[in-house]
Amino acid sequence: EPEGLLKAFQKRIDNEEKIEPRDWMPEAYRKTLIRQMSQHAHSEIVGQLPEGNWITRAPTLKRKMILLAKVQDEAGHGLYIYSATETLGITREEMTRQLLSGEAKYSSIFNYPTPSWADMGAIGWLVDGAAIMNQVPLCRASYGPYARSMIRICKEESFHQRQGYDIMTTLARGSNAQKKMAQDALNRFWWPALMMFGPSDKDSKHSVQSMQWKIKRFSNDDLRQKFVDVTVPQAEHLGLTIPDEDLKWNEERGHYDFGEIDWDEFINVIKGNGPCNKERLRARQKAHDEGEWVRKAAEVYQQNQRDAA
Ligand code: FAQ
Repeated sequence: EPEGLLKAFQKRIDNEEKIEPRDWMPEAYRKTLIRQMSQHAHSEIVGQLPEGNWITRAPTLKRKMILLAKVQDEAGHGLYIYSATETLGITREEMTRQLLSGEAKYSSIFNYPTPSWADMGAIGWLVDGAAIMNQVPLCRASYGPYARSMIRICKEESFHQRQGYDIMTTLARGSNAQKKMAQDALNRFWWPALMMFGPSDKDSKHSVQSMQWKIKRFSNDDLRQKFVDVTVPQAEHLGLTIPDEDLKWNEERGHYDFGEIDWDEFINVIKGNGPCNKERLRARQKAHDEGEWVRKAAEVYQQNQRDAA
């Protein structure tokens, strides 16, 4: 790629101009965005499954309506981000193929099981909480369609986070058995939530370039630290204990210190060997197969419209 074009491109980024679909961009920028955005879209789609598990078993009608709305929002987020990714020249069919073949990743967090109702609380509070921390800066990502799609998504994620915290509050103030359920969900979801931010900065192979291109605005470790700092007081308010003996306020740094993440577990999960990876992909494959008649019907309808025109 010509040096002059590359320089002019970086200058636009440095000036905080948005890059739009028809603008010239380096192939590597396009590739990185397709990778990150499609994996983000897949995460939203696969992310419906752990919570979808509880829609028919929510404890009250109100909780059921809220959970149903939340899971539908996640489907919507997946669709906006797929559309935004298509502006980079990849088709939805190809992205789906990459997900189902295991070529494309999706967030590690959705490979953990949800055996208890309290997990709906922990997911909303911690997983959506982590998602917001990561996605608010993406509203300023240099690629216009991605940045714009994040604005509404972040607003909806805030509602999701509050509904999760509300479930946790109800359980934490309830009977001993309910409090125990809430603590157990926190114990299981805490470390996987920290892993959502990705490998530590020293092992993050894409970060330096993505920050130079202003796709990422903060490093993985910086976002993880911010998440810990806002979440610890929330756990204290609930009267729950974060499962980390090394967690303590560091006056000098003005941040919480926390224990080492089990990176072997993280790597194992992203390689496809987490507790639910196979089950999640099976569910997506089944949905894809069962949706075939809808895709066919849509094609016939489109053809009829064309013939009539
Ligand atoms: N899981 O060099 P880096 C949601 C991969 S929130 C799996 O640091 P990068 C909302 C990474 O892809 C969740 N893989 O990579 C919701 C790369 O592999 P590759 C979705 C991970 O891209 C809530 C390799 O490791 N959010 O869905 C993970 O610069 C509740 C090296 O890593 C987003 O996707 C992981 N946790 O930074 C829905 C946000 N971390 O591609 C339902 C947008 C890293 O070379 C219910 N994405 N990897 O094969 C991002 O901000 C970035 O992509 C990061 C990773 C920060 C995730």
